[in-house]
Amino acid sequence: MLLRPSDFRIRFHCWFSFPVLPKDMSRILFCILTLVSFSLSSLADERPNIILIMSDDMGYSDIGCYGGEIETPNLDAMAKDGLRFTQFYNTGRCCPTRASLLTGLYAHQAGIGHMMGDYGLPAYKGDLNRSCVTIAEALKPAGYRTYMSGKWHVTPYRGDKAGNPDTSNWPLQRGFDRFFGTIHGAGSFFDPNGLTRDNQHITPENDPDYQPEGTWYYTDAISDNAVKYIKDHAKQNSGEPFFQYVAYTAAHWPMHALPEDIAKYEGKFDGGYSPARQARINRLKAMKLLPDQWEVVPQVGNWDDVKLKEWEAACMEVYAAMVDNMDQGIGRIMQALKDTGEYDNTLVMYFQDNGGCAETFGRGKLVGPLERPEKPTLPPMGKDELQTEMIPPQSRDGYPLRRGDGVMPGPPETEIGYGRNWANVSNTPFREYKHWVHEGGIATPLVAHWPKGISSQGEDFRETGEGPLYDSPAHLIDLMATAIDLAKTEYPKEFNGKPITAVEGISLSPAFGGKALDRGKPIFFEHEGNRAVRDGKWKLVAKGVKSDWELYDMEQDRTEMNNLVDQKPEIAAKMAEQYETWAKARGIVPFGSWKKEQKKVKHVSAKPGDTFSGNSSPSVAKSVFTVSAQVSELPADGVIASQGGSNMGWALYVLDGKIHFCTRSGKSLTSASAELPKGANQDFEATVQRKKIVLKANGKKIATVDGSPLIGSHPQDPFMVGIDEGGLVGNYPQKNDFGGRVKSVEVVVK
Ligand SMILES: [Ca+2]
Ligand SMILES: [Ca+2]
Repeated sequence: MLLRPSDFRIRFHCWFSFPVLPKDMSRILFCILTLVSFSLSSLADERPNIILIMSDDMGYSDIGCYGGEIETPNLDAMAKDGLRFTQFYNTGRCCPTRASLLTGLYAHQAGIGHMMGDYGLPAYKGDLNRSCVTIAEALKPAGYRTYMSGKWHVTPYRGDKAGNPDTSNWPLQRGFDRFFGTIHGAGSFFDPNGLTRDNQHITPENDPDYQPEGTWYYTDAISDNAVKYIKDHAKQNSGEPFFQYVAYTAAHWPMHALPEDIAKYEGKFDGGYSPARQARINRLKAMKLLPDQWEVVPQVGNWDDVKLKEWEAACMEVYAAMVDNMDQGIGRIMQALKDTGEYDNTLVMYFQDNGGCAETFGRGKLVGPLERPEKPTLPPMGKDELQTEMIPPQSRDGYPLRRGDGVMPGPPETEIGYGRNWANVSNTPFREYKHWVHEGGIATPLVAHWPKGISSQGEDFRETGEGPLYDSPAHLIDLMATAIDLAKTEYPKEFNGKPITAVEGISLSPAFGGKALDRGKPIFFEHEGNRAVRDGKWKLVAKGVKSDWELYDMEQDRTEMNNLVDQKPEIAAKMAEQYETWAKARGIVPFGSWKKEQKKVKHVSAKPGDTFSGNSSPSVAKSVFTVSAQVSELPADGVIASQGGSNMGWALYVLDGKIHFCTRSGKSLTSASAELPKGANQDFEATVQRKKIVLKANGKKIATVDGSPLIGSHPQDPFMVGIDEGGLVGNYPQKNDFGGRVKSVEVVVK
């Protein structure tokens, strides 16, 4: 281990504390001091500081230096003076990405094979295990100071209003000297749940260490605390290197931003998806990030079909503002490095945790008022009142929660996501989104900046005039190996007496000198049954546990448009075998296979407003069953009762003066229909048999239909009375609330 400058300081102190020095002694001491100061400068720590900056839920082409229209001058400048990886990979989702980057392992090996749920298997505990070390734990014994600002999300957040949480797996217990941020993975940007300083939950209002002059905004808070750690380090620990992890939650939902940042993008997206996407394609091509031979994936959204255009455009304006604010903060971090003299010898790497997010968060049905009331309508929260909700029911100053189509995003009490169509723009030119391991889910920019350590030219760089591009595929697992390499230390075999899983990644040092990586093994992916293997130019990939493998040549077709699995069966078979071997050795099992055989729910009685989901909904899969409903205030349209959605389920409904009962199993829809009997009160009964459906009213048979009406598997959507929400079972409108009255509904499974 290297001698640290601080070791010398201790010895200086001893010498100077001699009370009296004879004359000869002072001459000798002068010589010694000269020698020591000479060796001090020659031994001054040459090892770089390392800062990893990660953003949340962003697409490959969002930032300026990867083709985006969002203004990111600070990241662009880092790219120009540093380098850009074209094929860096994350894991496709928040928790596994964080587990992997922190530990240098595949997420399953760190115990985070999915998210924060505990499924009983070692690879799926949902809590960072002790068979791994974090980069902070690995670098600390080598003399690095360690700081973190931002989102943790590798231990379950156990929200607690009393503020006495289980801190055993928080950053300070995993190698970090100081921490500011959130334990949970998502929340308000104006009042995040699980906000924490070191080991203490805090509120934006009661944190003595950070009270900004303007509005408290989480992205700014992450940047400002990161800056503070750099400046404090220069004051208190100068001469020692540091590792800092800055994990932004921008631009994850909810779309929250500051008005001044949103104003910059007002009107920028009024033209809709196509112009934004085409401009990105043009810039990606001009930047040499999109070769001509790649076929850009089709656009998902059709602007002509968008009813609330102003609202839809505003979602992207706020998203852009969130990214813009983050870039401003990264500018302040880079300035702090300059101000403290650490700019030249700090490796800063920026990347994203997963691709653009197509989740429907906060979209659809209106919750709360469409417009903000003139004044707060609820009591304000107290200064010390902790936020424990991911979706707070009100803002701290008392405005009620508002979400759903048409609620303009941005303010603290709104909870909106930007939706699938914009996510498709974010992920230009790639397929799929966050969750999947096609390129749209796992491809991220990686901008590396290190004046002292990155060459301006290298044999495997592609020159662009705006900073070199670097094409070797690399992955989050490589960040630990890189940190170990640069810190000139060893990856531990044991830590706190426990054996540590061998690191999976390789050092990225060759990249900084412009040399290709020699990995000698493939890179693997698994999330929610989505699987992939990247080996050289080949990528084998599949969606979900049951679907077939697809094979792509990433040099010719990184947009994954031409599946070569039938043309190259030997390559596909070999890679599939590599996947199985890899997965087995790491305790990875087919997603969801841990679910135990559920107890059958054979009888459910329900009233209006009742919802029975998951294991509490009737076990109608592959079973004969009867639905009976007592209805009054007829005639009226709408769904009397439903269970399931567009893939599996059943529904009893009135449409166009007829009573219908249908079952759906995959593509097969079986419907029994009859004229609605006269009379305001009716007792309906539908029986699903193996080969037919029988529909009765008041005990009298009114319709029979032959077919195969059994439902193939348990429906995902709940059993609901008076409505069908989410996916629709039958052919009726999305707005289908029953206009009459449902007294009761009973489902009996045979
Ligand atoms: Ca994420
Ligand atoms: Ca449904």
